Amino acid sequence: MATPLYTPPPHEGELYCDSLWFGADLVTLRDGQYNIIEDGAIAVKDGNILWLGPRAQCPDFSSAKRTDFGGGIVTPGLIDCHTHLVFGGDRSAEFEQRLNGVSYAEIAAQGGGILSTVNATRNATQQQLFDQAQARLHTLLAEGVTCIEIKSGYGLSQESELKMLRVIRELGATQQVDVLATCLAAHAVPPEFKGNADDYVTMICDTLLPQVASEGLADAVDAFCEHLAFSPQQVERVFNKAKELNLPVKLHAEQLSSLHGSTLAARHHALSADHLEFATESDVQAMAESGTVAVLLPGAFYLLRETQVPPVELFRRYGVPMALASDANPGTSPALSLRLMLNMACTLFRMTPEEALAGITCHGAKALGLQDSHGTLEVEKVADFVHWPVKRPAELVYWLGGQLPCTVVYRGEIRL
Ligand code: DI6
Ligand code: FE
Repeated sequence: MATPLYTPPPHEGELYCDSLWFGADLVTLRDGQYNIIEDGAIAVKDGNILWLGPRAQCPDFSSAKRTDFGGGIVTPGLIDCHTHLVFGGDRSAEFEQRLNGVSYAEIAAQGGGILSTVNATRNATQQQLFDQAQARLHTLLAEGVTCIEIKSGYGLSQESELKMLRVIRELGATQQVDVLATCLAAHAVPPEFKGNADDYVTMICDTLLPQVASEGLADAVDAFCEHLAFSPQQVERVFNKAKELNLPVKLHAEQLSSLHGSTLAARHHALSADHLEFATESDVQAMAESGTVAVLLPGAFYLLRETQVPPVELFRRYGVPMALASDANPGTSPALSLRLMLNMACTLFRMTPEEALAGITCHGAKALGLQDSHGTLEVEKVADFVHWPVKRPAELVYWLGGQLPCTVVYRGEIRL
């Protein structure tokens, strides 16, 4: 075991922090707005933010490891609050089919789509799934992600869903990033239950979810509410079970049609409802009343060549926080860049750069129930932040593709 380094106690009246970071503008994203502190400083202690403010007002901290960024901006660590990063195989052949005119629904009806990834995932070992997901995760981390949610949902059997969730937990235990696991067993009806979705839902509720909860393998429960997946009634059974097991819920809702899944999600105080292209004013109102976050996923919108844009103006009017995520998955959003999602959200959904950035920080945290500890630069929150050598935050949204070099600080330490 490593011997802890001796830290001299501070002199009387002196303040002590582990590290002090300065020389950049702090884009705090407090309250979901830029809220910039020009020429700021951040003091970190025990992995949390102890103090932040204008450098000129910084108390005289002793024993600090000092880092001068020498310009640029600092944002909170980026949060990708909706991904399906663990899966076997890929679906580039299907991508090509779709470009030749076959629709997503047709491919799903032929047993392709999600089910082809289910086969590949079932046939992969836990180690193979881990290795493939780790490579994809590293791509996201390189551009500043410090917290990510990953869903199961390509196993669709007791054994394979547990295998996926264990891979997600293993990623969290081995990588320098916060990983939240969501059980999405109700993603598609597996071949064994074809034509019998109700019985599959019974299996999820009676067998799978109790085991997932008893092993602590999930932080939330999700479902896909859609004609080609599960009805609101079936989703409700899953939500009731999740509640019994003390697991928060979220929902894929209103992606391809309007079933008012988002209203159902709001009624169950869901953390978030996700996709929402077809959400109506009454859905938005219900979400506003329950504090449910709208997670918008421009990657899937883009890849499916959707034309129905999520009701951004209604979310604004009713004060529903909008989060953004990659939805990284092999079928509808093979996206490994949150910054690209920022750009797409602005160009395709007409969000502002400020809203987009809040979507992958402040509101992304809320979509995961982490708003008290993550998502903004504020005292007592985790010291996860990213330094970018740019002049203004809009630049993170503006560049299309390529890489912006950045320095990622995770729990107060530079992540290599
Ligand atoms: N909506 C999506 O866009 C993904 N899942 C979902 O519920 C698609 C997943 C896939 O096609 O593999
Ligand atoms: Fe998804």
